[in-house]
Amino acid sequence: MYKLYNVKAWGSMCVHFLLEEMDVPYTNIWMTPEQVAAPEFRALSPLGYIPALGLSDGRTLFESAAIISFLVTAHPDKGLAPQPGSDDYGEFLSWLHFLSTNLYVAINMGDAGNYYARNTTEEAFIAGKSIEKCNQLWSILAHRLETEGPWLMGEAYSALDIYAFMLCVWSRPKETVVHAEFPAIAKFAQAVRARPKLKAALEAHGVMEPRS
Ligand SMILES: N[C@@H](CCC(=O)N[C@@H](CS)C(=O)NCC(=O)O)C(=O)O
Repeated sequence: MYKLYNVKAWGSMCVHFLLEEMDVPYTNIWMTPEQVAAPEFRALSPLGYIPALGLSDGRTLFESAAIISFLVTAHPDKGLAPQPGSDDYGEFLSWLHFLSTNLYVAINMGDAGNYYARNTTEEAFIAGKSIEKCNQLWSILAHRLETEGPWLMGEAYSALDIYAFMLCVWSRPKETVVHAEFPAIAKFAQAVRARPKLKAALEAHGVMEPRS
């Protein structure tokens, strides 16, 4: 059985939502930020990052995009990604990595006390750049939803939508501002929130409503 190392409203949300949608058994391990920062957790996740997913053989997976790709291919019958090896699956992977290497990073760059700033002036500058970058990326995603939607992979709801939704919840400056700027993203986030199987997990992370 999988073990999900989970922190409320952190990066484990996407894995938690996916496990709920797939209806596969897992043990949910709620962690505090202090437990995540403890050296013991680095034995599971080398940078001490959430999400991490324990496997039944004792190994632990890390990096959100890798965990999502693993789960959808380990459970192809659940229909949360195109058929592994198909051209559609290639497109799914492109967008998944687009999100994890661009949008996730741009959001993290805007964190207070971020790694790259030496002082508060630099921190404010980088926070501004984070918003600028997020807006550029949301505009690309909004265009895709408007032209290919209703979901990021067209007619088929997939793990990609779950992942993008998680980033929308955190986005800078705030989710409600992103929604006001990009109505296609607002409609998309509302549709993900309406997924019946996500209700309990959305409540557990306190993200039933857009953050303002
Ligand atoms: N590239 C990683 C990023 C994960 C990440 O930034 N996780 C944050 C929570 S959203 C974290 O665990 N931060 C703890 C820390 O920075 O020490 C992934 O996609 O899994």
